[in-house]
Amino acid sequence: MIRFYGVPFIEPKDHPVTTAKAKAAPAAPHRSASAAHPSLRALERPANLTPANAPGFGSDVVADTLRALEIPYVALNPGASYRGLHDSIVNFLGNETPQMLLCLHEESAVAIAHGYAKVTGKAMAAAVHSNVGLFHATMAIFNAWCDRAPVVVLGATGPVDAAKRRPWIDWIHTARDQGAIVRNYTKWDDQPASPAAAREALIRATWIANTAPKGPVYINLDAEMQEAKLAEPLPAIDPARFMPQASPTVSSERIEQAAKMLRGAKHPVIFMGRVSRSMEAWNNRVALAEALNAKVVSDLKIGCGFPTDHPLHAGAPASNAMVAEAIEAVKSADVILSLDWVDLGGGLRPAFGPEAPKAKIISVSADFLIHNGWSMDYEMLPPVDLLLPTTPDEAVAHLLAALGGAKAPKPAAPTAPPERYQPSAGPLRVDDLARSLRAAAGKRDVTLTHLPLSWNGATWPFRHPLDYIGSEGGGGVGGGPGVSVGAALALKGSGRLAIAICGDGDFCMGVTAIWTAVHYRIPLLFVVCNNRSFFNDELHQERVARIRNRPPENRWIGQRISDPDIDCAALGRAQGAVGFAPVMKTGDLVPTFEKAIAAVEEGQVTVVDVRVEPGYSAVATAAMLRGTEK
Ligand SMILES: Cc1ncc(C[n+]2csc(CCOP(=O)(O)OP(=O)(O)O)c2C)c(N)n1
Ligand SMILES: [Mg+2]
Repeated sequence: MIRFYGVPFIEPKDHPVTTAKAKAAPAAPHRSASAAHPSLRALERPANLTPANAPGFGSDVVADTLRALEIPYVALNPGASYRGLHDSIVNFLGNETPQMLLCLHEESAVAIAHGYAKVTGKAMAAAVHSNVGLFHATMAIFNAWCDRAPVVVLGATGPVDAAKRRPWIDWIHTARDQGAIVRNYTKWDDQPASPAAAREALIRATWIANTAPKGPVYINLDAEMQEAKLAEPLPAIDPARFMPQASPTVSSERIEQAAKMLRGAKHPVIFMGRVSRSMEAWNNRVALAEALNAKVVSDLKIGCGFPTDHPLHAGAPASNAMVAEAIEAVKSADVILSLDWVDLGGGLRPAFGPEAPKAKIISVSADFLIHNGWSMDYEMLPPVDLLLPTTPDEAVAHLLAALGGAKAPKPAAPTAPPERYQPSAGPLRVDDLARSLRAAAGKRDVTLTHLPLSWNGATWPFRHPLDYIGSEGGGGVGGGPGVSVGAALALKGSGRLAIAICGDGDFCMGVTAIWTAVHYRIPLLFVVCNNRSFFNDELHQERVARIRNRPPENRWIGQRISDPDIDCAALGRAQGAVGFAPVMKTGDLVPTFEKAIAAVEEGQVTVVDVRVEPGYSAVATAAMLRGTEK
């Protein structure tokens, strides 16, 4: 056992995903054991360490606290502003709990932590250099904020004491109020002035980040505080006592009221919004929908919350849009139960336009607790007849109990086997990519860690809370690769196959996250939906040109990523991934995906560059242009 200050060393708990899955279903029989997936711990072990029982420096206290909080990893890009903390993690903790994950860009460091949280529901840390590193990280912090994903972001500054600064560099990298850069899209930030205050700040930050509504937090560590010798030992504390259970909760009266409204409903509809990845909560939601015989709608913006091929799921999920079946269900609803739908007001629009619906609306959401005056990600103010100010997991469990049993006989469970993919001789479309990938994956448990905007939700049903973990949250293109590496990190060794499907624009912006996956042996398949364009915006240019009676055929100018076309697999190969020759024909899809999946199961990171025809499905196009119609 490693001894360290105050708190005995704790091995990380059982793998969260494996544990959840073990309860839900036996592991897939064909999956090889972890021989091909070496422990991350074996990598980058420091040498010649002298065991230390107590922290000697301010940053040792910070590192010690990260361990006490069981933060498993710190994804980082290095910088002198936190060289003290860097030394403490390597030479005081031995680079274990937390272990460093080196990233080539701060945006991917935070995105990796975000992806990890999307799978586990828990925060890991990311560390970024003073102001400049934080500037790079902002896009990913905003994505995590909008996705309500917990991330502990560590930064640094100073020395705050001007007399201690090195000329030039320490001055340009010190700002009066660095936290202001991210304060508007983090739950909390602090700049502690002493090791004792830093310990308290880290405990508070982790507690706040992991408490619903979850989100990123920022702790700015003064360089001098990190590097100074510890004057005297800090009294030992038990962090658990400072992190009381603080999740939002709901009164039994409100649950009773909601149950009464739902019991009396003839055509209830459930909006399946931001819910957890817990299997138990998934089963509860299915039981609730079946008990109410309620139609369910869901959206590809967020992780799946309900089986999308269940007879009660209205049509296929789309991204920021509803298909006709879903709109019809919502139109005829008399009671709508919203389970923390991201944009409830906007979600009602496709069915009711700007009119307030006659249907009674029960909203389960505690999101209002973190709304601020800067970011409008709270969306439009929806009509709500009854608010259950708690998490969907909690509300659904209580509602089920209050409703006591099924109102309608259970509809048949979905039994449809995976479709067989028949390659056509025609152009290669996104649907070909989806159907052939599904055919190649066969019966494996797949987690789609990212999907492109052009995705057609009808091509891939979700039947488990980890089948799809949702978008990057804040609409920031470039998040796909990093979020996927973080999700794959959390899934490593779980038996699930991680597949990231990214647009070429998204892939190229975040591509250096691949190196981190390769370096730390995090198996993952990247499929690039390569239409050689920032195509979403071609559609916008076409729209504007049509409205102005100008030539729509010029929509491609300033949008196409061609001449030269980018060899996305080569971008992966350059970083040690297995890259395949670009797939141009439908007939090459399945064999290439089969080879790529086999390589991932050997522990590799692979990239398949699929040259798809530019084009979005009608639903995706409508969603994109919603609000711009004239
Ligand atoms: C950081 C950022 N820059 C620009 C945009 C505007 N934008 C939205 S979608 C999109 C195109 C993304 O291209 P790609 O990933 O290739 O997907 P495609 O539209 O081609 O399917 C762009 C540039 C954005 N949302 N985020
Ligand atoms: Mg594209």
